Amino acid sequence: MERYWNEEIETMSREDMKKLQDERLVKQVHHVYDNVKYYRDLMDKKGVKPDDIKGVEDLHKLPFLSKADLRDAYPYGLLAVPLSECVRIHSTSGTTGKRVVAFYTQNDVDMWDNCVARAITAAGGTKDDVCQIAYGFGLFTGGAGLNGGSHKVGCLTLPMSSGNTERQIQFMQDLHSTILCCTPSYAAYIGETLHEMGLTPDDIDLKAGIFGAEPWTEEMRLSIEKSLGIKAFDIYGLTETSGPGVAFECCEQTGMHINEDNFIAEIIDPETGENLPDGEVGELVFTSITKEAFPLLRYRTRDLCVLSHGKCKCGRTLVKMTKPKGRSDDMMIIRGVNVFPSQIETVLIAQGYAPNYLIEVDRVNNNDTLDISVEMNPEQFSDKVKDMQKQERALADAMKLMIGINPKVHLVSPKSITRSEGKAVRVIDRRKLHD
Ligand code: DLL
Repeated sequence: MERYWNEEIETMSREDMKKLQDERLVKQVHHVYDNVKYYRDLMDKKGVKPDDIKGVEDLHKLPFLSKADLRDAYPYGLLAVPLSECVRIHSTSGTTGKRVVAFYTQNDVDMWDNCVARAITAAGGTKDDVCQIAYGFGLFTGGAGLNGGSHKVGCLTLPMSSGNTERQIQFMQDLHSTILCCTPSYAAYIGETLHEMGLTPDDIDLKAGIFGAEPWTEEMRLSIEKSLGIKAFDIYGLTETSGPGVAFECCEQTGMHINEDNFIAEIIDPETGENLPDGEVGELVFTSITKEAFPLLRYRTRDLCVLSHGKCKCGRTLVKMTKPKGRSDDMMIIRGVNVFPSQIETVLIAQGYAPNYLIEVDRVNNNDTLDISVEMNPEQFSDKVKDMQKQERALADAMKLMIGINPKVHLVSPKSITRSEGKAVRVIDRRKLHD
């Protein structure tokens, strides 16, 4: 039997959901216009007044906000309440330029915790579970977000943070953790370490994992499920809108349900900004309709995905988004061809390799080069050079079929690629460094 954290909202009729969104949007636009000069100026420039927005159908009249706006307005320019009303700050994990900081009132934190509680409940979590949180704690929203949701559900919460992998496994065994929350790349690393310690999934009590914060493929899901003996659930979110829990997977695992009572989702053509219908790939745009401190309207996430309405078999009516392929700016254009790291991951795992790889792109004599280092399992290793070359060629051929261009594949020895305890860095694009 499917369980919900908030059945009324999660299974609400589309008609009632639209009414709720309309009311909240109208109120939110006034709140932002009255309190955020930066956005008021953008609206004035576009000739839109708060009274022009009567419901979701008018959303397209509002201006977009982008990461550049957030940087421009850093740190307080988009704050919509007095600082004295704020209780928390988080920040994005970006490494270039100014970081983005987001503010929360106590109501914002409660809303966020409830969104994550829905995700934990959809993954089968109850107050009888022991929830091990191995996302980083700190300015990153992963640790705090899952911690808050786990408390709401009433799970026994282990705020481990990331790292110290053997100790994670020790606690997992001793305290009988049943749910693991971390990035998918860290889950893969934990699975690998478990086996290296001579243990199997039978030696731990985990039943589910809630993994997100970075793109991961279906192949990666299967590989983690096998190594840890669990069902792996996806969770999505971003600091700008709160953190994890903007969308979550249910047991059907046919996309992530968006918490639409708090976030209105649109898909737009990233070039023209026009709205796209269900089923078409485009950039995801969010409008926060309940946030008080940092309420972004029409925020362009740069994440590419597809939306689908229609009732899910789990009973939820909340719109679903597909796994984002990656950010539009993660997409590499190599020799004129669009390539996503996730395509490379799919091929690797399908060919029996572990998801430990590094993609390096460069430009030599005006030609793009693509080098993919792939770690072998000990059983794939051969001391015959000819055998290794054959394996490399076979992998390069399979890649070419998937991405349309020929990469140079380098099989490297087991353990030579650095493991990730948070968001994995899989691509080094040296072309950008040269510019
Ligand atoms: O990564 C929030 C989060 C923490 C989500 C823990 C899930 C679990 P940021 O650091 O601001 O916030 O990064 C947000 O990460 O725009 C996506 O590009 C990517 N991302 C997040 N979740 C997923 C996912 C957190 N499930 C950015 N699949 C987003 C693919 C994801 N990409």
